[in-house]
Amino acid sequence: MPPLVPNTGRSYNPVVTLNGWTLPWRMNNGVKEFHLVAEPVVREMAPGFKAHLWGYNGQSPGPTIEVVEGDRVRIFVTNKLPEHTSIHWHGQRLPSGMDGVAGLTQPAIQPGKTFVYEFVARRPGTFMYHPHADEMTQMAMGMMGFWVTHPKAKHPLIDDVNRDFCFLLNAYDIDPGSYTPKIMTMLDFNLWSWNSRIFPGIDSLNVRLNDKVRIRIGNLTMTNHPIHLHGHEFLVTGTDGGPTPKSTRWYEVTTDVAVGQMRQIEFLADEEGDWAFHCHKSHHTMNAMGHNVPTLIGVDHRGIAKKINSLIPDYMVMGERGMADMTEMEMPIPDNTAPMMTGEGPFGSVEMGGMFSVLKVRRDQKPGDYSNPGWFKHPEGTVAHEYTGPLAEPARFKSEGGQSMPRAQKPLAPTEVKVRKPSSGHDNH
Ligand SMILES: [Cu+2]
Repeated sequence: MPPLVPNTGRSYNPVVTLNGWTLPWRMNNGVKEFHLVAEPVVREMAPGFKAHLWGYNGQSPGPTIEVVEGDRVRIFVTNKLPEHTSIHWHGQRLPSGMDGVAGLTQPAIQPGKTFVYEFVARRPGTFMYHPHADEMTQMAMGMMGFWVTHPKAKHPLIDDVNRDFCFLLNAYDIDPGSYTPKIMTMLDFNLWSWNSRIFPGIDSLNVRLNDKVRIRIGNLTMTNHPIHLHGHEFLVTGTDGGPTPKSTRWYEVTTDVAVGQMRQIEFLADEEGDWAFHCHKSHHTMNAMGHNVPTLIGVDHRGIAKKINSLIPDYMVMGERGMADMTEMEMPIPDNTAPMMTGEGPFGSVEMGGMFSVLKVRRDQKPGDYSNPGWFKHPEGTVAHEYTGPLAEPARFKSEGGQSMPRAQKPLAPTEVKVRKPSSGHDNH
């Protein structure tokens, strides 16, 4: 959705939430009022793959809340879930009783009830919101949202930017062919998402050449994500605690966003093209996959595959030449399952999934136009291509040996192994 330009309250430069939206408000005697509804939602995580999640106001994650430093904010929270909930305003300065920790600072909000939170957005920066009641279940089901507090005046540590994007890192464990996340999973998730969307279902970040760009990222998964941008260097200009002092900033192309953290990165988009933007953990740029699969590179199993095929016609050998055959066209998958690695680019399959998108830098992108400009038209002679001309013998590493701990001079005595075959039945070990 294009940015929500404020038409009441104090003005600010709005953010764009990837595959999301900003929650409208109403002004009531100088108080900015929002209404969040916690409820079950259906999220299309990628084209053709729907997940049954919990979220706010029809979506997971919930809508982004945008306010201005110094705003008095009142948020009504209605619970339409089958169990109680609460909302914690992650990172905010507020009265203890507004912090949203069920049992500790307030009673939980029972199904069907509405609670109200009220506080002043005291410091500018990047924040999140999420339940603090049956947290494990409710966050595994997708309950979370983004919050941006804009500075009320020119701030010495907050630069003006042309485009300001935000998204949450989240993760789900949904078995191929099913709809509802497994909430007991602790680490081995199979869907690594940005705003509950997975590549190729994640919006591209479309900017104009020489735009100053800010991207705000919050991590509500259970592991860290080294977020990597191609073609540009960025500065980390803000963390959970607000804008970083300028003397602490250095250029990077990857920044780690740990669990529960927020990071703001900023850069000048001064290189035209289609630039990959993704988590650098290679398993996080894959979709639904099993993790207990042996490596079969180099194994010839044509014979066995033929035999299995007579029993299971859809059976396909995985990975004897690597995993690139696992693209959507080659292997049948259950209904309502995202292909493991996919995304059709101008030169073929991108072979990615999960936490992957594209920064599109274009000379002719109009200011304020966030629409997708299509694929980059590369200038003549600037694309890697097949070479068929003559080549000299390439240099290769040849010497053998060279180790810090040389082998023993005489061979070691052979190791004796005793194998005992378990007898049938009973509890032999
Ligand atoms: Cu990651």
